[in-house]
Amino acid sequence: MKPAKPISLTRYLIEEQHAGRINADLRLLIEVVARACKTISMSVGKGALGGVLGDAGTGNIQGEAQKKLDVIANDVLLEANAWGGHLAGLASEEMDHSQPIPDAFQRGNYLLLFDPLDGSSNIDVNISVGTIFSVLRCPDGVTSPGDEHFLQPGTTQVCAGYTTYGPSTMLVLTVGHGTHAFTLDREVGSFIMTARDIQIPADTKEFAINMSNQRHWEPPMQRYVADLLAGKDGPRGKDFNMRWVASMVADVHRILTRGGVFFYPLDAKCRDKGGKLRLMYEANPMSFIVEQAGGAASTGRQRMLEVQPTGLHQRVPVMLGSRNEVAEAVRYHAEHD
Ligand code: AHM
Ligand code: MG
Repeated sequence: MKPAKPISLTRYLIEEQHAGRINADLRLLIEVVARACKTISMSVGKGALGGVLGDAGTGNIQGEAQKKLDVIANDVLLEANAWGGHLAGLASEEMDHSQPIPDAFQRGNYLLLFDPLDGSSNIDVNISVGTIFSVLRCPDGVTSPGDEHFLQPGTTQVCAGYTTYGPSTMLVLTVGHGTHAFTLDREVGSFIMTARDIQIPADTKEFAINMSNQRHWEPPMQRYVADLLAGKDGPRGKDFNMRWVASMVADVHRILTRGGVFFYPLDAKCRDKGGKLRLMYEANPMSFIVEQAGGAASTGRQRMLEVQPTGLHQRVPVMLGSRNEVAEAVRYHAEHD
């Protein structure tokens, strides 16, 4: 990442508004999400001292056990965004259905989707987790949106971002004019820009995948990864390194920092569901961020951002990062199909 002039998130957003790239409502919406992420960062940072580790004893719509911090992060984002006046509705990985903004509050024109705490299997072992979010426009004339109004392809996103709660807390953001990173100054309480116009190198020698699923992948994925592993004596002619944090935010953040490709392909275990990762609040926002940084994102057979969603909790195969390497993986799929 290139260093940036250290301006605050607030100043960056005001400059974007003055340049006509966002309106005041979207600016304030992003400020509210960023404030909620600071609160989540505080809870995550307290760890065992805050009594926030461990299971909540509940399950979500996906049939996954919820961690206490999944529930806390979801509540923080819901509460912070309900009364801002910029949203018509919200949807979360942790909630069965979307929620329109209650009648008691002013409604705006945007829809917010989020995965409140991604990588939650890593919470209890003190490894980075994150929040991922996506902003869509509410269709014209809709005042009380339902799930169907959220089912817009990723190309229609007006903003996407994630916050990674790691050794430092960082917010990475795009409003469709490049991808920029902000680091939380914990003493001042502000996000400060630390990288502007991030560019993912087009080529890479590093990939991220959960290798334990290898025997369950489809044939083109098996062949592609076998060729990566064959190294400089194989058809790719170079050695590859591998990393897997099992927190998508951390894996994507590494790719934005030094390049690489991330895969969560279709496998026999998740084939019935369509994949492991969720289109609306994992794959689409990350794909928007990666494309804005010069990278590429695909299902293996289609550009991710052009997938027409059919369900709020829809899952998809994901391949994203350095564009030439994503193109290679897509080529293996095309040759096989
Ligand atoms: P979550 O939203 O329930 O935390 O699941 C998503 C996470 C991603 O962050 C990560 O890339 C993947 O699941 C890891 O899956 P696995 O444990 O199968 O390697
Ligand atoms: Mg997730």
